[in-house]
Amino acid sequence: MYLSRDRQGAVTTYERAVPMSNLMSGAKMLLECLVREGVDCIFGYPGGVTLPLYDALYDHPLRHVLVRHEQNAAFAAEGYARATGRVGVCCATSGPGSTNLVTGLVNAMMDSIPLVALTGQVHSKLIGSDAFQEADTFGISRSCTKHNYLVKSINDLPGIIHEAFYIAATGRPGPVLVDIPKDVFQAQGHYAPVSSIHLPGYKVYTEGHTGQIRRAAQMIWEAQRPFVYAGGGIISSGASEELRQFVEFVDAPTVCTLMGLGALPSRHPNFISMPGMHGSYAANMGMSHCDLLIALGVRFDDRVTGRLSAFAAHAKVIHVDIDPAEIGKNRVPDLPIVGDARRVLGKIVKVLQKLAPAEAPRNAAPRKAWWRQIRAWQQEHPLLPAVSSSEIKPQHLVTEIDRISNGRAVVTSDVGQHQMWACQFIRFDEPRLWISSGGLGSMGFGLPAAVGAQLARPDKLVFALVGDGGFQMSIPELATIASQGLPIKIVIMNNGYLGMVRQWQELFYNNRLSGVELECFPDVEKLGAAYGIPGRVIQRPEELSPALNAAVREPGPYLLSVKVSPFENVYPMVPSGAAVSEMVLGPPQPVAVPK
Ligand SMILES: Cc1ncc(C[n+]2csc(CCOP(=O)(O)OP(=O)(O)O)c2C)c(N)n1
Repeated sequence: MYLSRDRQGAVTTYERAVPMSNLMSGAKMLLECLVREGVDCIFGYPGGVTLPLYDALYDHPLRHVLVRHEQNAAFAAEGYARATGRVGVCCATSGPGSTNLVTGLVNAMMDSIPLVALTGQVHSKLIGSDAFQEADTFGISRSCTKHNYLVKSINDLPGIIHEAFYIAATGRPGPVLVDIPKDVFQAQGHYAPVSSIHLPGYKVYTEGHTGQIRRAAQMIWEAQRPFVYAGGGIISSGASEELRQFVEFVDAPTVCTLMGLGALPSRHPNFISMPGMHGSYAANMGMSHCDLLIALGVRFDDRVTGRLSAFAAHAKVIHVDIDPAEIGKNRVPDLPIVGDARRVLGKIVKVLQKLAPAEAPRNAAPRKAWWRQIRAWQQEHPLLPAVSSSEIKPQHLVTEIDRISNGRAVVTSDVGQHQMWACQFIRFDEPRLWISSGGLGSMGFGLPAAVGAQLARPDKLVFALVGDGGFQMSIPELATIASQGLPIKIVIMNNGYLGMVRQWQELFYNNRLSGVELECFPDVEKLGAAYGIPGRVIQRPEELSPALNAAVREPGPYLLSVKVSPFENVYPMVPSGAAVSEMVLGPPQPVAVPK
């Protein structure tokens, strides 16, 4: 093995390769590299220039999962990576195969997902000649990858592949693309052992500056209204345990972003909810009124901050992030710490403990009052799911998934209203259970991501919660699910509309519904039957719980379409351009902001 991993599966060091040198084709060499990186499964779709690779795969033990669209190869690899913390691998042929990967690459870039994308390229001699299925994959992927390569010689192949894995997995994780011309796959060469990686321009700072860490601990003790804003960086760095210890020691109210859900168990007493556009009243009021915002592995995304100038306006900010480019990008922190969240949090707790005897009593009373205020906000406007006896409310559907999951199932989602309700009402006791397209917000993510997650975690119950819009973007993957025998429970929240867009048209465009009605939706019983997957439609509230139980009892995949109230809106909602404290709590009046 080349990489050593910590207990969360994150790569920590790069180890010496087992020396080996024998003659083989580029295609076989690539597979050798993948095996040595610990890859057990790749998601792909073949084509002309990758024929040598697929020939090498023919009698190779590495599992290749044939998806039905290259975008879904990337999404499935991302689902695999998100569920495990390991690098996901996808592959595609040149031209349309590689251009179909682009959405997946951007998604991985936005959500910091470790991904290695392997693409075939036309013969080196033909590059630049507008050859059949030639696309400038290197140029196209430049802006949507952490790094990318065009392999020019078989001699460079092993070094590049091992570098690609190293870059994808270390620091802030992300996608790395390796474009391999057909002649490189076909060439014969000696596998040169790679004993170390030297990338002079690539530095990863994990430890955090000792002085800054000391200063952070001081600021934390000085705060009267501390508030923790934790994100996907906690999950990437495997810092959940350190976050729990930190939050308990400081006794700070804590929100987890969409990317960070599960970083702190949802049932933890300090966990408030997700913040931001569809966050809870207490989460957004807490962010708005704290005097110290401790931002951990987050990027001050506009969906969280609302109007930036009004965000946490009275707070000092400590920002911990492994990516120096995130520091001050949106909000200039009072104290930046560049480092790995796990390492930095562990160190901050140690300094806090040392200072505790002298510092802890100082703000004990205001901190109690702060908690009283947080609890009052929670009681004033709790997040409560709507339920009706005449129709299935979408919130009712997600709470039923929550009941079955009980904090332990993997839930993937698409993008839209169902995604936001899932964030509000489905609890996650651990990291890596909630897998959703955050930064890019890409519909069509949920189903292929579930493919990757279920392959990575065969022990887990996996729900793919999708909208009726997003589902129709990923229907081809039913074939992958059926052929791989993956027991994914596909739950379609069927409201007959592109719900989230319809909600915005209702609220901000005078209810002039334009291009959002999904007039035609397939009969899922027949659709499922066409793939050999049991399918059912339900629409009465009393059917919901038994139907979900039956889906889970089914040993294989299940397709359940749940007809929900079509005109339900997601609240609270921070209108675009508003401050997060200016939430609309529900039909129809805005809420006065307490001083
Ligand atoms: C690929 C892509 N195209 C368009 C959008 C814009 N968009 C965001 S939410 C949404 C509606 C999604 O509808 P549906 O899948 O039915 O989910 P719902 O909102 O009803 O839960 C759309 C079109 C998107 N996020 N992704």
